[in-house]
Amino acid sequence: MNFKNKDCLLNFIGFLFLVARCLSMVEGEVHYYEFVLVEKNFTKLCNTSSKLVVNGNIPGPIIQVHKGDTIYVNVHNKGYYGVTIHWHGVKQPRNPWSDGPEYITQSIGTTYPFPKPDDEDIIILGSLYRGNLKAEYDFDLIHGNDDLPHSIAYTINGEPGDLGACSKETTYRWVIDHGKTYLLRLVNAVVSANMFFAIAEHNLTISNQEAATDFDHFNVTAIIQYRGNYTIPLSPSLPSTLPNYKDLTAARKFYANPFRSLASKDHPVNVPLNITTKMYITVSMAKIECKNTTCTALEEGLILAASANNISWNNPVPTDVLLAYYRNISGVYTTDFPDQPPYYYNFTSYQLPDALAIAELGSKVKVLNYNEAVEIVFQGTNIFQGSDHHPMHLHGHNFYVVGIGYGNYNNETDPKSFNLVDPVAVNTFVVPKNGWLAIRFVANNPGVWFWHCHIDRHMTWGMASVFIVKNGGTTETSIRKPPPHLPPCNVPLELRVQNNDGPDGKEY
Ligand SMILES: *[C@@H]1O[C@H](CO)[C@@H](O)[C@H](O)[C@H]1NC(C)=O
Ligand SMILES: *[C@@H]1O[C@H](CO)[C@@H](O)[C@H](O)[C@H]1NC(C)=O
Ligand SMILES: *[C@@H]1O[C@H](CO)[C@@H](O)[C@H](O)[C@H]1NC(C)=O
Ligand SMILES: *[C@@H]1O[C@H](CO)[C@@H](O)[C@H](O)[C@H]1NC(C)=O
Ligand SMILES: *[C@@H]1O[C@H](CO)[C@@H](O)[C@H](O)[C@H]1NC(C)=O
Ligand SMILES: *[C@@H]1O[C@H](CO)[C@@H](O)[C@H](O)[C@H]1NC(C)=O
Ligand SMILES: *[C@@H]1O[C@H](CO)[C@@H](O)[C@H](O)[C@H]1NC(C)=O
Ligand SMILES: *[C@@H]1O[C@H](CO)[C@@H](O)[C@H](O)[C@H]1NC(C)=O
Ligand SMILES: *[C@@H]1O[C@H](CO)[C@@H](O)[C@H](O)[C@H]1NC(C)=O
Ligand SMILES: *[C@@H]1O[C@H](CO)[C@@H](O)[C@H](O)[C@H]1NC(C)=O
Ligand SMILES: *[C@@H]1O[C@H](CO)[C@@H](O)[C@H](O)[C@H]1NC(C)=O
Ligand SMILES: [Cu+2]
Repeated sequence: MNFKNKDCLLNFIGFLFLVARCLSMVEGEVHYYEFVLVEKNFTKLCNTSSKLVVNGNIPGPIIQVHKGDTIYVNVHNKGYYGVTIHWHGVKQPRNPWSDGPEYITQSIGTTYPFPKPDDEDIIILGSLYRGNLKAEYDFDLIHGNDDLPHSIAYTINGEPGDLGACSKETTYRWVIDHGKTYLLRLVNAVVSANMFFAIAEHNLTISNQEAATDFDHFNVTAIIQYRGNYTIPLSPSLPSTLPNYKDLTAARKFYANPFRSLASKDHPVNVPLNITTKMYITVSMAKIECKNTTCTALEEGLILAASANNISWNNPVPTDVLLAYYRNISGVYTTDFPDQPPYYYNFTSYQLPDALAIAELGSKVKVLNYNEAVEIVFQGTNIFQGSDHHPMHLHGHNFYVVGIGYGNYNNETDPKSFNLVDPVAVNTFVVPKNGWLAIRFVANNPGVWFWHCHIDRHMTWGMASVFIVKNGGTTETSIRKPPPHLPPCNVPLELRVQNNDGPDGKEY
C-alpha cells in the first residue's frame, strides 16, 4: 500500500477504522451500497402488476456523495432477466470495462455557479406500463412491429398523481417553506417522450403528425405544499402555462434557446476550437432486410429500423466490441463508420421517397486518436415522416452543445452562429425534430464508447454506433486492464427471447 500521508501509515498499524478516515482525507469518503434488483408487485391506477425495482422502491435509491468520494455498489440481480447497468454523469476514465451497454462493453461541484439554494429535491419523470414490458418489447422487436408497447401513464417520483384513478392518496408531495429558494433536479426517465414541466403559479428558471398521435396522453401531477397553518385545498391548482402535447412551436421555442452555461472563472468552459475530426451524421428511421424472423411490419422481407449515416447498428457476434478491440479479435466489427451520409438529399423534406429508407446493417465503428478534437453535427431526417426528437447520448465523455437548429444544417452559414463561449457541457442532448445538433468534445478517454439515441426503441432499432478512442502512448492515457471475471457477451437475440420466458414458464 502506498499512502500519501505518513500519519495514515501509523494509524494503519493500530486502528483500521482510522486508516479509512485518513484515506478519506486523501481520496474523499468511501460509501457502500447494496442494490437488490427484484420483481415486486405494485398497485398503480387501480391495477396490480409486477415491476423490476431496486431495493423494493420506485424510484430507486438516491446515491448522495461528494466529488472525490469512492462508491462501491454491489448489485444482486434477483429478477427474471439479465441486466446491465450504465451510470450517467459518472466519468469512467480509461475504464470502459464497467460502462454497461450489452454487446459494446458490458460530475458534482463544491460550489454552485449561483446562490446556494435553501434546499433541493429530485424529480424523476417516468412511465408506467401494464404487463410484462420486457417480454412484449422482445416480441415486437423480433417480429419487426413498429408499434411498440405504450405506457398507460407518466409518473412523478413513481406516482401518476391526482388525475389518475386510485392515485390521489399517493400523489408525490413536496413540503416547502414560503420565501425560500429551491433547486429541482429533473430527470426525464420517460421511455420515449419529451415532457413539458411546470409548477402552478410559479416561474421556473432553467440554468442550463398523424402517425404520432397514438402516444400516452396522460397528465402527471405532483404537489408542492407550503408549510404553515392554513387550509390545504382539496384539489390543487394546475399550471395554466403548460403547452399542449403537440405544441411544436412551444418545443421549438425551447430548443431555439442558445443553452448557455453559467461559465465563470470558477466554472470554466474549454470548447475545442481546433477541430481535427468533423462528422456529419444523419439520424433516421429506416428499413432493413429481415434476415431471420417472421416480419410483419412493412412489406415482405423488410422490417422497421433506425440508422446513423445509413448504417443500422447490428450487435456484433460472437463477442462485444471492447473485448474484440482489446484482444485484437478480427471479424467482430469494422472501422469504416462514415464521416458523412453516403447521399445528400433534402433530409427534412415533408415528402421523401421510401426508397431512401433502406439502410445497411453493420457493426461499423469510428476510431479516434487520443486527444482528437471532434465536432459532430447530427442531422435528423424525415424518412417515413418519422422525424422525432432524438436525445443523443455519448458514453465516456461530456460534450459541448455548440449549435442547434431547424431544417438542414448548412455547413457554411450555421457554424458562424456556434456558441464557443459558454455552451453547456452534457452527455445527452436532443436533435430537434426536423433539425440538427452540433456538438464538440475532446476524445481524451481511451476505450470503447457507445453512442446512441436515448429513445430506447430507436437505439434497439440501430440508431447507434461506437467510438474507439485509441491509447495516448503513456499508462495514464491508456485503457485500463479488464477486471477479473469479466462476463462474456455472446448470446444472440433469438436465444435471449427464448430464455426470457416469464416466471410462469410461458412464452410471450
Ligand atoms: C403479483 O400479483 C400477481 C397477481 O396479482 C400474483 O400472481 C403474483 O404472484 C404476485 N407476484 C409477486 C412477486 O408477489
Ligand atoms: C386494469 O387492467 C385491466 C387488464 O389489463 C384493464 O382491462 C383495466 O382497464 C385496468 N383498469 C384500470 C382502471 O386501468
Ligand atoms: C412570472 O413571470 C411573469 C412574466 O415575467 C410575471 O408577470 C409574473 O408576475 C411572474 N410570476 C411569479 C409568481 O413570479
Ligand atoms: C392534459 O392537459 C391538457 C392541457 O391542460 C389538456 O388539454 C388535456 O385535455 C389533458 N389531458 C387529459 C387526458 O386529461
Ligand atoms: C391555526 O390557525 C387557526 C386560525 O387562525 C388557529 O385557531 C389555530 O390555533 C392555529 N393553529 C396552530 C397550530 O397554530
Ligand atoms: C490544430 O491541430 C493540428 C493537429 O493537431 C495541428 O497540426 C495544428 O497546428 C493546430 N492548429 C492550431 C491553430 O492550433
Ligand atoms: C436464425 O435463427 C436461428 C434460430 O433462432 C439461429 O440458430 C440462427 O443463428 C439465426 N441466423 C441468423 C443469421 O441470425
Ligand atoms: C492485430 O491484428 C492485426 C490483423 O489481424 C495485425 O495486423 C496487428 O498487428 C495486430 N495487432 C496487435 C497489437 O496484435
Ligand atoms: C426541403 O424541404 C422543406 C420541407 O418540405 C422545404 O421547406 C425546403 O424548401 C426544402 N429545401 C430545398 C432546398 O428544397
Ligand atoms: C443505404 O445503404 C443501402 C444498402 O447499402 C443502399 O441500398 C442505399 O442506397 C443507401 N441509402 C442512401 C440514402 O445512401
Ligand atoms: C457541405 O455540404 C455540402 C452539401 O450541402 C456537401 O456537398 C459538402 O461536402 C459539405 N462540405 C463539407 C466540408 O462537409
Ligand atoms: Cu431517437
